[in-house]
Amino acid sequence: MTVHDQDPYSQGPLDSDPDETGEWQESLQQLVQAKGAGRGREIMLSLLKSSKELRLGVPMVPTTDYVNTIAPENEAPFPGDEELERRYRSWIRWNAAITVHRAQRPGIGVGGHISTYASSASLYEVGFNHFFRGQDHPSGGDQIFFQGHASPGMYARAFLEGRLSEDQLDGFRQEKSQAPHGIPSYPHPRLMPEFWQFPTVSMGLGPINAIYQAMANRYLTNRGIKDVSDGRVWAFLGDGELDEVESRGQLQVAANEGLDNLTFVVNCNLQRLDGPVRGNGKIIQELESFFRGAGWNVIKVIWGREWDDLLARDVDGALLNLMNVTPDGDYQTYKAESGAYVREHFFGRDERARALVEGFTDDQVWNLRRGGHDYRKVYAAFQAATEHKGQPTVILAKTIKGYGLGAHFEGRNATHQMKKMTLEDLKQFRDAMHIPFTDAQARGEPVPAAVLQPRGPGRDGPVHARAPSCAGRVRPRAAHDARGPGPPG
Ligand SMILES: Cc1ncc(C[n+]2csc(CCOP(=O)(O)OP(=O)(O)O)c2C)c(N)n1
Ligand SMILES: [Mg+2]
Repeated sequence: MTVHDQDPYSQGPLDSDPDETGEWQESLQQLVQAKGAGRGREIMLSLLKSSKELRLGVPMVPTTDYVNTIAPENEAPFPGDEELERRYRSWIRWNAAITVHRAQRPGIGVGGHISTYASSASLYEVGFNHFFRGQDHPSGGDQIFFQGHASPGMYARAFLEGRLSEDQLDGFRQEKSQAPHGIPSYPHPRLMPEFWQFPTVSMGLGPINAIYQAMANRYLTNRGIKDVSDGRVWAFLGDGELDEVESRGQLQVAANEGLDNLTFVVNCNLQRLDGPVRGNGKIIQELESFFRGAGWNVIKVIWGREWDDLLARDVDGALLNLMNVTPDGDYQTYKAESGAYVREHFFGRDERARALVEGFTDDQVWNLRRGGHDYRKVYAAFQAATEHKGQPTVILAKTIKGYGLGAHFEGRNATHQMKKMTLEDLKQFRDAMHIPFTDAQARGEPVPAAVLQPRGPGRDGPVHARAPSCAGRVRPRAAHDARGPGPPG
């Protein structure tokens, strides 16, 4: 049996001018000797890029370095007010966590998820404040598939906007016992026809439905039935969710159809239910090659702005190499430890990388953020996705599950299942979010409802009225939409 050469770059006996090839190879070797591996890599990547433009049919590189796809100098300028938007985001984070926490009080104990929204708040808020268009927009609005168990965050935002009441937040997961104020765990268009547009739990339904929705929108426009060409379909997904058959099964359809009206935003917190998504591998790299192989445009948002300077100073690629070779399991371990631990066990593996953070305190090392928590980096990615033509885009944003919720929650394997915060957690979270909440209030049992009201003395008013560059809020769907009868019971 003949086994064919599996190396895509092998030329075998087909080299038509071995001498000339040898000269090119020698040049590359000399370049690497003179200027280092990093420069050699840059030249190779730029040649591969040119070969694509020249349509030379060279096989694609399935993955790129473990860094942001958008270089700092190419980031779209951020048009908003970062401080103002951060303040609202903190309130939403707080109210989301407290909604679930309160739902665990004695006699209720209905469960819910705290950590998922904590990891994805910036992803959603960039969308709400700068990109999503409501149904009153001339385009007909965007259509958004929200990650099911991030629902407390959507409820908390709606509360701040004055669209949900305190009673409703307190009726989370208690549709029957708290009727008519109960609100469901997950996006449920039948129970909340004014609020949710699409159901997204079970996992995998969001991504596949989003693809078909974007296709249907194309059809409506192309057939002249309704011009929805300016509307965008967004799907917010979990990295564990991407393991579902339904999540990956139709990606090639979206690419073949050239659905540039579709954006996937994957919250890569490296965790699923109670364990790592890929302990010994790298889920972001795997997804990058999978999506790119299927024909998608891929934007990775891995590191926050604090890393830009470190990478700029990393002339021999020592830090880059550590980023590339560290598996997800180790990245998770670092986040469950401390700045000193990160210095020793991440940077410390290469003296050149360690030297880059020499002048940093342990706190500064600890506060080198992941990209999905850097509002500006996320903004730049969303902007690039909306401008990209001819392909659907996936944004792979690296985050921390339980971000901001304190040491018991952040990056811990158990965080998905944790629903109730200890007094210490509450205090840490309050301080991190700058919430006006006294120790006495935190000690209360049950903890008082969210102290933040949509309007009132000292408040700035609803988010959508204040965020300066707000693109229009996502309005509830029309309640009279034609729908068939629901399932019995
Ligand atoms: C088809 C299906 N299987 C299992 C579940 C139960 N489930 C709910 S959340 C979750 C883990 C989700 O992990 P991930 O997608 O990474 O989300 P995140 O980390 O953002 O919470 C699982 C398995 C489900 N909702 N749907
Ligand atoms: Mg996850």
